[in-house]
Amino acid sequence: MSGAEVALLMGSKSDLPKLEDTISTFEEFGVGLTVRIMSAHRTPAEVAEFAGNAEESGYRVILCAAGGAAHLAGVVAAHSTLPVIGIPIAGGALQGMDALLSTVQMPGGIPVASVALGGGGPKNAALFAIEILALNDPALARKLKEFRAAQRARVAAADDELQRQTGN
Ligand code: RP5
Repeated sequence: MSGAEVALLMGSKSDLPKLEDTISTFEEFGVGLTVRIMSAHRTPAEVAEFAGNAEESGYRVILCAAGGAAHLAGVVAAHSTLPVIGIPIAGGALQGMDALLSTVQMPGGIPVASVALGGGGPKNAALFAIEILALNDPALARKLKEFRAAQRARVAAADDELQRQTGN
């Protein structure tokens, strides 16, 4: 058992560079993370085993990043009642539209939450998982509020600078 409360699964090593913001956000908040490569198509038995044992292994949230015909999040969700957050990965002939729709269009009964394709999606997946953990962790809830306050201050500072530059 790793002791981590969050697992980040990705379908291929080629997804890893797109998940830097996800991983660094968990580091920033001091949240333990297991990072694994496994594929709904190429290693289906490993995925079923991991997802089937995830709750007993101590995980509270599972993040699944995949591109193309992205089934990883759906398959993990099929094997676990833990919350699953899908991260559609941009790329390929359809630039990730296939991954987005595969992730977001789950049939009723097996929910998968989806973050945005590219942009802030990978970071938001981590923040959303942290918000789930913070429901039962006051210290983490405080860190989230500090994060928001720092973000607000950065926007306000950028606006102040813009006003100075434009002479307003
Ligand atoms: C998906 O297929 C992976 O998540 C990846 O985004 C995509 C392409 O994989 P590779 O062919 O680069 O291994 O399963």
